[in-house]
Amino acid sequence: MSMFSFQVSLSLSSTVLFFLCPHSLVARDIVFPPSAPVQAKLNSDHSTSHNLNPAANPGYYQTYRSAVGADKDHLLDYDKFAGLTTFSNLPWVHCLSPDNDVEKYDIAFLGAPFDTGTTGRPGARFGPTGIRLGSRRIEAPVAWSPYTHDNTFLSWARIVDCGDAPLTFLDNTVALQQLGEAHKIVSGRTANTTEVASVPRIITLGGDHTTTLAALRSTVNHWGPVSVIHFDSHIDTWDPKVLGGGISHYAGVNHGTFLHIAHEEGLILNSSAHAGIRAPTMNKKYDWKNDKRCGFEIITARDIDKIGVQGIIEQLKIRVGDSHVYISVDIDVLDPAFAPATGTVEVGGWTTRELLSILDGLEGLKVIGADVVEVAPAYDNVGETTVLAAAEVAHSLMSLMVETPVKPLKS
Ligand SMILES: [Mn+2]
Repeated sequence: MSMFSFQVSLSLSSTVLFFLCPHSLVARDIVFPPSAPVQAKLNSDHSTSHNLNPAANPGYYQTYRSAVGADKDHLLDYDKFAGLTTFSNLPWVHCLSPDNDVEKYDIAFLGAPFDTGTTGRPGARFGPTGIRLGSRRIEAPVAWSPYTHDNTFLSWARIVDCGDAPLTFLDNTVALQQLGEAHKIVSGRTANTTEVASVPRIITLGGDHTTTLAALRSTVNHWGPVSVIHFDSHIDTWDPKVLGGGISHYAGVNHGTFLHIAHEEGLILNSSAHAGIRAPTMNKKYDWKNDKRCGFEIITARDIDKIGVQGIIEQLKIRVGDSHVYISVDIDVLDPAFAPATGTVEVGGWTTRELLSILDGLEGLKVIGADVVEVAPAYDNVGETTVLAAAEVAHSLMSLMVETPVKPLKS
């Protein structure tokens, strides 16, 4: 197109547009934003239909309301894409403060930015940040489940995000001590709703899987040894002699041996289970025998083809029975189609829907702690497939805790 014809067509189309559009529809004449009064009405509708008025949920609303415009009919109350990013837009509490006077909570999200215990692709130290970003459309006041018609954010429990534990990235031993200490402080405070549950419970956002060891070392203080339901493509009970320990004692503590070490330390019960296993072992017999010795029963990834989601739920429930349960979800339990952003990827895994259905099906178990680990956002795609899945997994874990308050052995 020559410059001349370009100018002609431009001027023609402007002329056509001018005659086709009534003057009132020209963009600059629209009073913007027309949605302000509508939005205010929506807010008040939510308040009445779901009993979300500030009086009914003072803690929640005080946290969310902005001081700016507080007197202007909720104009700047909050928005899920505004402010600093916490898990599901939950209030941030400085749980690790040296002060005793910390806002109370019942369930706490705690990030564990650690990935120097990994044997595959590193990057899970950015997992907590990634999972929080993946959760930003989970909005507590409007998180009503289409399956249960329940909103577990609006329950007896005050749920908060404690931010991340400060962990050195230069010394695994020190980092795990730091994480253990952080867990003890966060779970050592008096809960908010003591008439329901006296000890706060933690959901850790990993971090590579070694971080679960620090969590289990902490939970034993309140709950004693627990059954572990371990969603993973790998067994993670490798004897340090087989994985890493041949290099040094230090190297033997890693994301493939932490369950073996947890067993040695007496942190877990012989009623534990793996779910979603499909990665090869390092030898023909020893790893399987050792796995059983560590207290685990195995549900493989392909078992879902034989017994279905319901069969897996039933098997897990029978396995752990009435015991206290720690649920650890390695995001690599999912097929890489659903979770590419992880360190040690194994094909042939479950779908996100299958995993969420299994997790939600575990309702009624006495879940005393949980985590989502091995999320390494650098390998995610532009659609954020992995972090979105991890966020929903964490949401399901939280709901299990809310649904079943648990009494500790000692508080
Ligand atoms: Mn793992």
